[in-house]
Amino acid sequence: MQDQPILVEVAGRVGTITLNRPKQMNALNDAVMDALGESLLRLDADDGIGAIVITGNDKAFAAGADIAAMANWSFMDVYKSDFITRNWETIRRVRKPVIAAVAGFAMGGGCELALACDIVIAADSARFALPEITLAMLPGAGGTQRLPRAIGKAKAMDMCLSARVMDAAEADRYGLVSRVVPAQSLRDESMTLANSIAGYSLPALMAIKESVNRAWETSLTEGIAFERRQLHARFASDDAREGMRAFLEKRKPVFEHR
Ligand code: CO8
Repeated sequence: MQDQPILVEVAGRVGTITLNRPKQMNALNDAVMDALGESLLRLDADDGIGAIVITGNDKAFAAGADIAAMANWSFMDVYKSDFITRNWETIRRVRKPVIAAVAGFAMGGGCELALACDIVIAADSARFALPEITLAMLPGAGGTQRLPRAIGKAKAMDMCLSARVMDAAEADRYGLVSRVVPAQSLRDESMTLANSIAGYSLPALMAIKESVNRAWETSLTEGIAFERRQLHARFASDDAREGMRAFLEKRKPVFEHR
């Protein structure tokens, strides 16, 4: 167990991926990111899974890219191997909801990994920072792009340029995280949320995720047009018919995920 870079558990319709380099504060090296990407794609392709949780341990969600691994890389090394794009970005291909359950440090690439998830549940112990500037690097796993979209330019510039640490309460206030829970209930709260999401109709969840993500990347007019077509497509879904009928018949819907 100790040698595995990540641990994967499936309970009901929820897949949980635990980053597993506790001695290195879950520093993200290729072994972790390759395994994370593979597991994400496997869970995404599994019809029995409706939501995915990514988590770390009490001390660290992840303290960033593995500095020891990167220290001797050259430009040619990272350019030719397409560092970051080749494995960190696999998460962008996942169509099911992904929840980051964050306790302790989410620094650098750890913070960027959380930002790439759909929902971030933070323990009150969570600490977020993009300290790459202290290494004369930059937040290069989406941090300079996703953070300003999440919390606005002023706060993002402050975090990226000063390396300052944001606690869970401030992260909640500015929209870096979705909710904050007591550290001791992080796992339970995350699983409760993931189970409740995974119980909804999977194609409806996928359509919502795709639509909200479209809002990040396009104009309002284009986004609304995309959303409207997604809505129209819902009328071709057995689950939507069942959901509306069940409401009118005052019973719980039974979704077939189609
Ligand atoms: N990489 C490699 N090893 C790490 C990392 C890391 N990011 N973070 C912690 N470790 C190791 C430490 O070296 C230490 O190892 P050892 O026991 O062998 O000395 C062990 O984990 C425990 O860490 P500390 O003793 O430092 O624990 P503390 O509780 O004192 O401090 C901190 C915890 C504050 C999280 C501290 O470890 C720290 O500041 N870590 C580095 C944070 C950081 O700078 N992260 C950004 C990395 S760069 C990045 O993520 C960029 C990704 C995007 C693209 C790549 C471009 C750079």
